[in-house]
Amino acid sequence: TTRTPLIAGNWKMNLDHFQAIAFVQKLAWALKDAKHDYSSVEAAVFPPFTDLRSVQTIVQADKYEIGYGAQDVSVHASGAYTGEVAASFLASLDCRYVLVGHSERRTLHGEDDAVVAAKVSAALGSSLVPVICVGETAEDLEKHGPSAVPVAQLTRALEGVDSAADIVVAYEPVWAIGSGQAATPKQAEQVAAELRSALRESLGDEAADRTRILYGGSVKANNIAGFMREPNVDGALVGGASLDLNEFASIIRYQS
Ligand code: G2H
Repeated sequence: TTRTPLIAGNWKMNLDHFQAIAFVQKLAWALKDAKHDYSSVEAAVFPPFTDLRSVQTIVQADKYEIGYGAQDVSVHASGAYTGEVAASFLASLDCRYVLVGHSERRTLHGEDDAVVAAKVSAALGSSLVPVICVGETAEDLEKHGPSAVPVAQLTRALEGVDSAADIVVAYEPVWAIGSGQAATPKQAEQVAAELRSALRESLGDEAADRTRILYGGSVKANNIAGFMREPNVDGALVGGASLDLNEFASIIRYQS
């Protein structure tokens, strides 16, 4: 199976509606100028909820192949849940993806594995592709080694998931996030390989071979190529560096 690499930009709480319009338009132009082949490397952005409609408009007006999705989703379908956004609302804006269980949601908003699993199921229920984020803290790393915590997180998130489901996994060691200190390609590969085995256990061979596993944590234009050379790393989830147009375009264009 050949997996199409995915370079995804997680904007976090950055870029308002106006900035999002300008950014996505310029990114689309930059990729067009570079004659970017989206079938060889897929690109996607994860803006704040308030930008999604703007991004949809820009992308659809000129049929750009840039994917987009939200950074979070409610476990509920609708109702009295002030501040929450349902998966069906994201689907109605033609989101392809949604991030689930980012470490900032887990640590700052108390999301545990049960909540993450419920969000995965909500996303799949609305035909969104959940990007399931897993990763160990520095403390986990010291206590349990590199892959035990991310593998356990993934296995829990996949409970009840059908083997035909379209999902993406993002391995983001918490100690590497926003720190400027990325994991080495070898470290990323080691955990990605364990995560692929966990996919195999939970969902079977076909799903394990087809599902993309991204690395995230201080990915930049100058370190992306090393990660992409690893057999089990199928792309990147990029935070800080996805906010700089040239830097992000260079990451997407890592092959050139
Ligand atoms: C990890 C990553 C993107 P950064 O959170 O999800 O952010 O690239 O800034 O480390």
